[in-house]
Amino acid sequence: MYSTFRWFGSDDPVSLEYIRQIPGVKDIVGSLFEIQVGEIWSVEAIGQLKQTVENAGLNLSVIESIPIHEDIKLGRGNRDHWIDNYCQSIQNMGAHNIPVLCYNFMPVFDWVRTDLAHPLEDGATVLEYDEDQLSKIDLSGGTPDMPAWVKYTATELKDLLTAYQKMGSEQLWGNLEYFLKRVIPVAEASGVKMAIHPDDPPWSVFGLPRIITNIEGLQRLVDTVDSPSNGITLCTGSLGASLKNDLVEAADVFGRQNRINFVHLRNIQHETSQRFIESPHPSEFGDLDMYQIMLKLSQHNYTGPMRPDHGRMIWGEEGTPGYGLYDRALGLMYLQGLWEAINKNNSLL
Ligand code: DNO
Repeated sequence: MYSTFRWFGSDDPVSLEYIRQIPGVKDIVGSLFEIQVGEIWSVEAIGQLKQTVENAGLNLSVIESIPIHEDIKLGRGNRDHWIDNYCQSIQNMGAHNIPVLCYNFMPVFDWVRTDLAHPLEDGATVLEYDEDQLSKIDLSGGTPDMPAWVKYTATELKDLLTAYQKMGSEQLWGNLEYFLKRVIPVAEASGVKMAIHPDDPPWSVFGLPRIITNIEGLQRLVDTVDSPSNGITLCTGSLGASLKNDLVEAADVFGRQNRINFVHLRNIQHETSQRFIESPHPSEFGDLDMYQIMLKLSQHNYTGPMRPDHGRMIWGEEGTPGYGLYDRALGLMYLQGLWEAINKNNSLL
């Protein structure tokens, strides 16, 4: 396993120069946010991003994400056009030897939180999700200002939400399977490993179907196309938002099959089953046992990328919710410490 750090591009208040000073980080998780959803990521555009990262003395090792056009998720008539574009983007990534692509198949919205700066007693703020607050997010004026959400106008959003009203989970599965059967062979031939990101939170929101929510769903995904390029992002915080998911088991099941292609590590502390905060990374502050999860990754010889996921905002830092420098760096040092101890103990066995 190697440490990576997410970087949002030149607008990110956390610069590549700062990231480079975090011990053990040589690899960047990057993306091109200016490209319209569905359009091809050209060899030149990817090359520029890669060059910028390399100029700072780092490598571009993961793309997170190339978003999937809603027409693909909805299985609309023109999906093949968007899938062709997607395949071309993957080939262009491969041309630059970028080995991992994280993506998701969540209808319309990426991850959802109901409070982006929930205050803690010690003055830090964290991301919070509270199912009871979800209905307060107003969708009538188009996409509200939420990190990672694609911007739609009021009419576009209304049309999308209406289109999904008729869709059940099985139909969404059918559309995902159709996509994977086209895309995975291209990824494999291009030397790119795909890593689906679990739905966050892993249950239906705003009446939209969500299917990548548990071990069974992830297993169905990996079984759809038998290829090392068809893998998962083990995102402990997303899956762990549901108390029904056992993350140690997930690390074991998919580590054993060699289908973990990317790892996001963060902790979650539940107030109720559908209300939680994103707590500091160490096991003692949340409901997830980071040691046991990482032990499984080590036992299955996981050699891929890992990034510390969302942190708190501390020490007066301001920036992208969940993606400040300080707490993610603290989290990463803890995770690296665990990893060193686990591996040294394993070698004594
Ligand atoms: C949240 C992230 C997600 C993730 C996408 C992958 O912080 O983990 O936004 O990047 O779901 O497509």
